[in-house]
Amino acid sequence: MTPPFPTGSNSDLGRLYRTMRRVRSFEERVGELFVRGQSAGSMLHLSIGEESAAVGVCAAMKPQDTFTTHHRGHGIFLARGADPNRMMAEIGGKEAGYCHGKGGSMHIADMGLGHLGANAIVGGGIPAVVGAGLSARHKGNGAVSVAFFGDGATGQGILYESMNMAALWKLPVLFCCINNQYGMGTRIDNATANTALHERALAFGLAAETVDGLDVEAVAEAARRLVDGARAGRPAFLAVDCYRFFGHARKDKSPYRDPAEEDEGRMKDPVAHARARLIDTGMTAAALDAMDGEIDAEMDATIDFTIAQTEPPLASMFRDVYAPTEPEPEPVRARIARVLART
Ligand SMILES: Cc1ncc(C[n+]2csc(CCOP(=O)(O)OP(=O)(O)O)c2C)c(N)n1
Ligand SMILES: [Mg+2]
Repeated sequence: MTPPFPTGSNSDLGRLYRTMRRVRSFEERVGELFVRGQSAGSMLHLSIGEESAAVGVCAAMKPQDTFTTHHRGHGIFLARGADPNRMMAEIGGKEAGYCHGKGGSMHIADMGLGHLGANAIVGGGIPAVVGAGLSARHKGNGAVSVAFFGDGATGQGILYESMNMAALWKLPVLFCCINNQYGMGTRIDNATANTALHERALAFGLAAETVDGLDVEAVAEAARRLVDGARAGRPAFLAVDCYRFFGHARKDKSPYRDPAEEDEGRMKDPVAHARARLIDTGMTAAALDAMDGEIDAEMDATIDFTIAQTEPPLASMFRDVYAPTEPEPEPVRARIARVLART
């Protein structure tokens, strides 16, 4: 599941850096696909600035684990080991995509990698991990299920219902809140009285922490502790503090943010921070540049790949949309007629 790793940088931090750098590079190219008019739909939510949450938490997960994401989930799936070509093709609405081009950016899913689905409804993916945790416990397969969601979802009641259930039944679940300080144009402290979000989870009896997303090693360490605990029946909550570098969606120029705040926020760059740490530990800038160049070339190719792919055929419009049913359900009017005939 871990992508091939270049020689000369096989430390944990090197691996984390490389995966974050891949996410950043991919997201930049998602933006480019949009500008070139090749993305399906007009809403794209980039996770630039939030890479440590995706990468640090996925590093703590095992192959049998499952997860759901919110609408800003490309980086999470890539960190989990997704094929960037198939992801970009999905975002481009192409047959070669993970969901044959019918899911797009916000509804990508893949059971093979345990991705139970991205969800465009704020908080919508959270309860599914409680079900997945319950299922894992019944199956005894040792899987943990992780819900990734934004700070905005802490205003949704379903989070609290889910945390309560997970705590009550001691389910192997991690609630991971990526706190990028904004829900669309609303800054968290304009909508939330107590911004120490993990304190809410403590009230439900979960293990809960907040970690600084600037430091991917700290995120990975906290995630490992909490995921291991969840696997042993102690459900947990992890808030990763970071900053959304750009607008809410691709078209949003963030007129509601002070440019000085944005400049300061973008200083909290987990990719640059990890790079500086690697240089401190003896890696050369030239080696890192070479790795970055390889990554950018790989991600450039996802655009060409996507543009060259075909759209799903019209005849497949309803395939994979409804679950196959056995036997075929009775047509509604026939059923009504049958019920009425009996009375
Ligand atoms: C139930 C619901 N309400 C409103 C929206 C519109 N909406 C889409 S994203 C978003 C903000 C979400 O903020 P957050 O959860 O912090 O995630 P972020 O976009 O910051 O990653 C809102 C309000 C929605 N999709 N679903
Ligand atoms: Mg947010």
